[in-house]
Amino acid sequence: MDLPLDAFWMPYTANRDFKQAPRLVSKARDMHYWTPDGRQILDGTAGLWCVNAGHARPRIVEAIARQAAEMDFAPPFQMSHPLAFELAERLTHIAPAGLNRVFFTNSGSESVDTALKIALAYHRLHGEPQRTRLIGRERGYHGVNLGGTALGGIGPNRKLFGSALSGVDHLRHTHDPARNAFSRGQPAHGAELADDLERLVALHDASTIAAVIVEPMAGSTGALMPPHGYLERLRSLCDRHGILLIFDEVITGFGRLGAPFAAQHYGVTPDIMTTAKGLTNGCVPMGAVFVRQAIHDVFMQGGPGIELPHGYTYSGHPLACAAALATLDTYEEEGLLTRGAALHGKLEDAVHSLRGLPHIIDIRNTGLVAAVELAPRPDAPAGRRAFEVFLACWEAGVLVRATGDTIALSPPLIISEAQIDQLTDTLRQAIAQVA
Ligand code: PXG
Repeated sequence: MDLPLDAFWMPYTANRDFKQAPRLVSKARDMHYWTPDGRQILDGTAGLWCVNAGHARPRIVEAIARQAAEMDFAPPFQMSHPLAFELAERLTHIAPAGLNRVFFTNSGSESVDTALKIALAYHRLHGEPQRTRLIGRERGYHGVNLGGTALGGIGPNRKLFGSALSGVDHLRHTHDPARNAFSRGQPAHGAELADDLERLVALHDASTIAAVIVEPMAGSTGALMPPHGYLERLRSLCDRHGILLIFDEVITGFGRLGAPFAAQHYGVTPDIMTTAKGLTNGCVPMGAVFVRQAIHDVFMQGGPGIELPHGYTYSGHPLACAAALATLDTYEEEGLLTRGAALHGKLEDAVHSLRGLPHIIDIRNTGLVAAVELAPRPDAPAGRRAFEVFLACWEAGVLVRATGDTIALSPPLIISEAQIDQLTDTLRQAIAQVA
């Protein structure tokens, strides 16, 4: 193909390497991508953790086409359109109990910064304006806007951008292969790491802390499952200190762990929950922030006028709403938001059968997420071995995700058992082949 490659500055990509050897896809259906030259690729990553119902599902495609023809755009400020209300209401039916007010954004990053702003504004309206400090966690990923960059806990994502936000601190991460390697589901050790919040409370005083944001399962840094009891402990410490707990469910939302949301899977409910990705099956960019009614109501008790001076031109975009409603129909009709629970054992056995292959130092899984962590090559940049495994899988017709030294699997929730075997068999061969 004779594509002009220079002008497009690609996101989160080694542009110079990529442009030497581009990897392109140009068609997708159900569990597969196709390259421009017609090679079929099994999608082991649901695009980028987002195409939960599989690709190009007719119902969703038709809903988007119909809506584009009917009404392409509606102004979202001081006006709206029926689908936005319908969608917000539908979402409350699957949301964790109590999280029944929904603010629309266009991405996970925007959901995160929206949630942080709601937390700050809430405390101010609620008579505690000094609560401005925000706490993230090491190895967390909360997108790329300034709030998410500051709260994120991945060094290389932060270092080019100065302090991004001031008044931010981080809990320790929970990844502990020395005690928890090869855990199935939640690891046994590490609930006490939630007590790190007490250390930050002692340092900064609880009265200065607005919110803690964590991914219930940390996706981007290699699928780190929360230790047994950890989220419960974090919840109770936040309650004790009047700190809002935000779950970033951009990856875990919409069925990834075998329940609609990780909050339900783990039985711990946050005060605010950020989502995106699977909300529209990845078809149209959209995010949603779910907020406890009591928090929302504090805004509604203020003076007249605009309660929250925040929102995006494309908040609740008609095409996104149409896509999301058709996505929810598809999830519901096919039982996809709980299918991960049924397939959990199959994926678990398949992925743990790789144990013993060279360089594998940990395997972990929950629902339709699995991760295989490789020892880094001592003489190469971090993540090199995993990237080579990714390339070998790609050549063998399977898409996996390399993140640091970990290979992450997060297939569409429609995957068959035979396709789970194909995924893990290809990974087995790739790991064996990459020295
Ligand atoms: N929060 C979480 C937990 C995420 O995983 C975002 C926020 C940001 O969403 P947007 O839509 O702004 O990208 C994400 C995004 C990976 C990977 O390799 C994951 C994401 C993005 C890029 C790569 O795991 N998740």
